[in-house]
Parts: sequence; C-alpha cells; structure tokens
Amino acid sequence: MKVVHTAAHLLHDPQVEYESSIAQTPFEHIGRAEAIRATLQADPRFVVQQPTQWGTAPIAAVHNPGLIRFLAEGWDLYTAEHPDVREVVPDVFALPGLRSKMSVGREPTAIGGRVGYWCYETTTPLTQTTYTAALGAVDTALTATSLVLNGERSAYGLCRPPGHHATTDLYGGYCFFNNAAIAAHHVATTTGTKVTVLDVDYHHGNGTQQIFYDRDDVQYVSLHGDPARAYPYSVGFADETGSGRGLGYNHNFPLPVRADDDLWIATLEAACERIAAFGPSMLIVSLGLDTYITDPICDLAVTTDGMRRSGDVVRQLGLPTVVVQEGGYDVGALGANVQAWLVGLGA
Ligand code: SP5
Ligand code: ZN
Repeated sequence: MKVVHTAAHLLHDPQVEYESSIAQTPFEHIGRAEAIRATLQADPRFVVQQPTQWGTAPIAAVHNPGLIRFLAEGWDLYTAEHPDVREVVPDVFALPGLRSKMSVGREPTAIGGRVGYWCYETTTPLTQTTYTAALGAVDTALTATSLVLNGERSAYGLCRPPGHHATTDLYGGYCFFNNAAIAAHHVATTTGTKVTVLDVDYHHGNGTQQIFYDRDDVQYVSLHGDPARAYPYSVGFADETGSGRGLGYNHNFPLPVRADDDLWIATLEAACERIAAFGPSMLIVSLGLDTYITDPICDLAVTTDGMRRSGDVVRQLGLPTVVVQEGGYDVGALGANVQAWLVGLGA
C-alpha cells in the first residue's frame, strides 16, 4: 500500500496544551507521526512517498477564506504585539451569546479578538510554522486521494496535524484544516459522484459533520465515545441526522465507556450497512487509533486485533478507500495499530 508522508509535520511542534484546566505537554506531538512512519517503513507491504503541493484552492472550497487568512498571518500579527509568545492560544472567545439579540458579530479587528473568532478551544496552539505543517497535511490527504482516483485500491495519508474537528469556520481539537473533508469534497466535485467519510476516531468529527450536514453528495458516518461524556461534548449525538438536502445522510454511533472489540466491530458493521445503502464511489476513512484500550485520553477498549478486524470489515465494502490519519495518543502502540488496521484493509 502506498503511504503519503511529509516532514512538514515537524513544523507543528507546540510545547503546551491547556486541557482539563492544566497546562501540560501536548498529547498531539511530532513523535506520533514519526512512530507511524517508522513502523510502516520497516514493513515491505508499505511504500512511503511524499505529497505533491495543491495550494489553497481545495482548502478554500471547504473552509472560510478568512480562516485560511488568519492561520497564514495570525502568528506574525500576534507576536508583533506580544514578542515573547512562542505559540498563540485564544483567551477571549467570540461566542454568539456575547451578542445575543444583536446582529451576528463581524470578525474582530484586534488580533487578540481574531484568534478567539477562528478558534473554539485551548488545546490547539498556533506556532510560527503551524500553517506550513497544516498545508502539508492537506497535501498529504489530497495526494493519497489522487492515488486512489488514479486506480490504487487504497492509499494511506499520514496526515499531521489531524483534521476532523476543524469546521468551515473554526479550528480546534488539534486540527487546523479538515484534511478528510477537503479530500471528500475534492472527489465529490471533480467526479460528480457520491462519497462517504467513515470516521473511526474515538472523538466525534464535529468538523466533518458540520461541513457536510446539509449535503446529499457526501455521507458522514461516525463511531465515537458518546458526547454525553466525551469531547467535543456538544455535537455527535445519534439524533443528528442531517438537515435540508442532507437529511438522512449523517449517521452517529455513540459508544459507552470501555466498549470492546466485539461491540466496536458490531457497531462498525451496522455503520457499513448505511454506507453500502448510500452507494458511494469512494470511501474516505478518518482513522483515529485513540479507541485503543490504553489510549491515555480516551476510554474505549479496542485492541490491536480489533484494529485489524476493523480494516477487514471496511475492506468487505469493496470500495476504493483513502485512509487519512486523525488521532491516537498511545504512541508506543500507535505504529502497530495503524499497521494492523491497514493490513486488515488489505495492504
Ligand atoms: C484528533 C483528535 O483526536 N483530537 C482530540 C482532541 C481531544 N482533546 C480534549 C481531550 C479531553 C480528554 N480529557 C481526558 C483527561 C486526560 N488528562
Ligand atoms: Zn480523537
């Protein structure tokens, strides 16, 4: 199987994550992608190649151009006012309630206000070179997608930073641009065919759901920790089924604490029935390995064999498949879990 990877991810190397009211070393760090690359490079079933460059047009087809502009210039503008800052984190969020009963707020002009207009939480720092890394992750997803459009049965984009929490207008959840959504939109619009995004990260992909919520050409199907207890908390419930033309094309499968391989696989099989009924021309998998039993920030109980079985269930759909990397924070097991999943898929 072809693997797309770029060293550009090394340019996103934040040192602090503000999570659960604690300033801590980030769970999402460069060692994650390096561990996956090392495991796949040592396995002759995988061949690693670099992405080509796609520019910002495919990103602007999914995201607000203002978000792209902010990520491109935000660090320079912020550090012009605060020269000692190494990474930028919002401290004032432009929540709609601030202007309740008034018109919808415009983007603030002050840089301290802009960051809280485009970012929705505190675990996703913007560093001097984050933008270049985020562009590299999009290039990685689109290059893997083009391999499959050109005839590969499947391909894997080792995207970092991840993407599925980024909405049209907001970054957060370690994500800047929604790599999987950009790939899915690219396929749907350039081929005029239906595409499914299957999201198996522990966390609900609120960004991907939001991007496609009112569309009937891209189906979103997600298995995840129930947002009643799990990040992102306010989205990902089973009764969110799409709106307008998109009604019926969004499927959420929230899972209980410590869901094991058998419950996970049975749920994935139910999800795949929805995919088969939709009849997409291509499948984009948002692959998170944070469902793993010893993941440090999650609470499901999927094993490495469960990862292999997951890939095997998806293989049985018989669809051209692009796999893009999302989360997974037990770095010691991350390479083996990605490998098992992709071997199950038929690598
Ligand atoms: C791509 C991806 O997997 N993003 C996940 C972002 C989740 N960030 C918040 C996690 C909250 C975990 N709380 C558990 C406490 C452990 N200190
Ligand atoms: Zn996750």
